[in-house]
Amino acid sequence: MKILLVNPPNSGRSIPEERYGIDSIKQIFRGEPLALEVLAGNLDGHEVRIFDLKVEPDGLEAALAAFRPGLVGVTAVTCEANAACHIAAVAKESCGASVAVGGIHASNDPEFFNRPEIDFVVVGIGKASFRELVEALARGEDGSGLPGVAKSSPGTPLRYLRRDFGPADLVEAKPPRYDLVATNRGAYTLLGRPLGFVTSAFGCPFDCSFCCIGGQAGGRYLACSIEAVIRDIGLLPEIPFIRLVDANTFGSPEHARRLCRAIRAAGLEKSFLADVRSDTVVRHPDLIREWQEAGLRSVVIGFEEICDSGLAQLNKANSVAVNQEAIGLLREIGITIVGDFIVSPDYGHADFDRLLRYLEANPIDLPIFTVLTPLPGTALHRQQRERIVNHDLDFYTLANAVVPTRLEDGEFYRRYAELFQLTHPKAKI
Ligand code: B12
Ligand code: SF4
Repeated sequence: MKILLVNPPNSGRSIPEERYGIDSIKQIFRGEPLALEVLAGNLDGHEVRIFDLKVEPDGLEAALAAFRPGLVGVTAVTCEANAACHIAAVAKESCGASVAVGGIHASNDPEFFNRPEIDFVVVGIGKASFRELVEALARGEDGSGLPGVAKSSPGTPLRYLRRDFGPADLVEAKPPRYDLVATNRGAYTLLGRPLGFVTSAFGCPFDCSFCCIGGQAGGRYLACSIEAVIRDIGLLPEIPFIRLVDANTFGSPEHARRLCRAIRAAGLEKSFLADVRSDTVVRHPDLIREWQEAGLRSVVIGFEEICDSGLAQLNKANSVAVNQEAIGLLREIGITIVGDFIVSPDYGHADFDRLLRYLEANPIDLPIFTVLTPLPGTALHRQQRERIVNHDLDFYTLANAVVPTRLEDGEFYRRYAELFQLTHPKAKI
């Protein structure tokens, strides 16, 4: 079967830019479409191509006309969901292909994609279920009845069998097809440096109310085998800088320790960026030291809030004291900190001032500020459903308020933009 896997273009709209001319927040995001490389890895026996609209935003029609796939697979985060529907419509119209959508939005809000231009919605880790779908379609079946795959039924609610995700869903014997995006490599950089993506785990054992990661592995945390991670890093020999794209790389400290030792034993001389919780740093500083020796250069930490009641409201299961201790430890060990902070639309001037004072007292190499966003499918969305005034998913970039702001709108975005201006030194990740 001919299968075209499509990465949507850089998507999303910006209220601060459109209403107030504040263009300093909107960013261009690039990195390899690892989800699609992973899916392609398990489609041997079929002719598979990846088309990355973030690299070639205007090339879809030509790619469809040249390849004429029987199946098109599209990945999408929430702010790309409308773009995914557009891609689906173009694919249907130009070559009558069947269309499957998967990824983080499909996994959390599958019903959104229950529309005529889409045939299948794949929920959660898709490596095994997409293969099952492709095999079924290749046999001439209609693709219904597969666990984790919903056949669309516009007009009536989606019905599908839940998939109980386990290690078999990782299909570890089949590595990602990094080769399918080889010609785009020059575009996959971070701060000008070539960057490669590798997974070492799926899902997360925590349950923060704003977070959509639970949908990825049905609430489970599945660590990849050490051999598979080492193999995948080795498949990127020219790339010095590896981002471990797991939501919580050190979610199993024991696994993280074995991986670190295996990286050193394999003599892999890479720099790593990983997402880590602050309580893991505080409980296991020796693990972070060991990883630093294996090449860990930077960590992304979701500090989120600067008071304990705020952390509790987000169900973060962490404290400000632990966050502060982690900052101290990481500085001592010599690891760059990229820190995520969540700005609530309920912020008043005093809250913005407090956050700025916190960052003065606890310097973080690269603070990132997102606006608290009730992403469909999350606990926060269930809590705030009635408050939402903007339902257009183009605005769900985590840089727009989709519930009313307490400050006057323009003032909120002016103060939000100021956070970046006042705190962004020339960071090196
Ligand atoms: C790498 C990454 C990126 C890369 C993506 C590279 C690309 N595709 O071009 C870049 C840097 C471009 C990026 C951008 C953004 N990102 Co981002 N990103 C990630 C990150 C860290 C890893 C994603 C990944 O590669 N995972 C590994 C792969 C293998 O797993 P996967 O994506 O889940 O895919 C599996 C399944 O979902 C499924 N699947 C996925 N797609 C498909 C498609 C089909 C057809 C099928 C069958 C199955 C399937 O099968 C895959 C293999 O098992 C995640 C956090 C995380 N740990 O998941 C955030 C994350 C996905 N990003 C997020 C966000 C918000 C963004 C941005 C809006 C920026 C921002 N504010 O952070 C932009 C959006 C881009 C835009 N403006 O259009 C959020 C999404 C929240 C949401 N619900 O929308 C996440 C979850 C982080 C978070 N803060 O919570 N991102
Ligand atoms: S925010 Fe981080 S720790 Fe919380 S559930 Fe999501 S990935 Fe896990």
